Amino acid sequence: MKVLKTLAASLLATAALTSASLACEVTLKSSDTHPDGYPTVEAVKQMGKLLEERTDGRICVEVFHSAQLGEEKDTIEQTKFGVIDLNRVSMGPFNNLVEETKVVSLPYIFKGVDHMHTVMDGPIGDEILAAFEPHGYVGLAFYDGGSRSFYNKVKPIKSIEDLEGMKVRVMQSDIFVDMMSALGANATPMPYGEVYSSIQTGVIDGAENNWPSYESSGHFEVAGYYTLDEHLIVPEVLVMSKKSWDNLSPEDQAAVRQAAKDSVPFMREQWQAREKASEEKVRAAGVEVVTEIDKEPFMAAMDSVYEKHVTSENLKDLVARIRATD
Ligand code: GTR
Repeated sequence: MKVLKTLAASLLATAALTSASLACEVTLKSSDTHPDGYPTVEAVKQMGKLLEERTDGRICVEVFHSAQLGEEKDTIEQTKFGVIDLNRVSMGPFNNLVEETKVVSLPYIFKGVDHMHTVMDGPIGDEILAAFEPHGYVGLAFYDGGSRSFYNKVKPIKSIEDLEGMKVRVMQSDIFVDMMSALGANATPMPYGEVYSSIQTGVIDGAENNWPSYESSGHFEVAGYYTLDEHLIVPEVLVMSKKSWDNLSPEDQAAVRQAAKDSVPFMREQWQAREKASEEKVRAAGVEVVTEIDKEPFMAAMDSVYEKHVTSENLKDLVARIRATD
């Protein structure tokens, strides 16, 4: 009996130990505006999975999707204060905080998605990631955001003239406001979560985004004309709060960085599949898609945006180096 009791006690102790070592010592809270299943959400979950495996379950990531923690601009602030540990956002809402993010938010800065990958995977990408640090963030990795095009509920946009006077929602950054003015439209900067009802009620005529966002947000239901002018290719970024980062040991910091980097190929696969699926869904719903569009006049109209925003030597140099990258 005594032997049995001792055995039971030691089994219990082992079970307690095992569950303690399995429990997360640190759970990093991560924010995303997109719904569950969206490529960025799945990518951060994948990053968490890798991190948990590699730290024997000590460090975990919990992704709060669907803007549960707030709209991007607000979550960016909360991340600085360490209220949110990780944040996956577009670089657009970072423009007024981290100067270097402006470069990749310029219309037609990239020749295409492949060019964006080459630039962001190389030294320029590393430089931009490092630029977050003095502002209270640690840049971890870039994700795909495809290319953004215009959609609206009034008429198909076949040329710049069709944008004249249209009220178009943009992300909260001065670059996008000036981009719309240069195209003769009226920019309305507002949080992503307000776009659907604003189109529905006529506060705005339309907005602009990539296939997966146009689809997952349901904007295609209220704005049925989509024109593939591809004016922006803004990469997404995964950042960590510098405050949360400083609480980790150098080894754990390296593990976080590596897990983030390793989630990128997974993200790209997810992205490509979702782009196709979203396009199919939206087309099947009867959206009118303008694919044949002369981009030249759109590009030419952007000179004023570059003149106004690419003023520092740092940004001029970055633009020149991006353009010189094949
Ligand atoms: C999406 C992007 C989001 C958000 C949104 C927007 O493409 O993934 O992070 O920035 O656009 O337009 O606000």
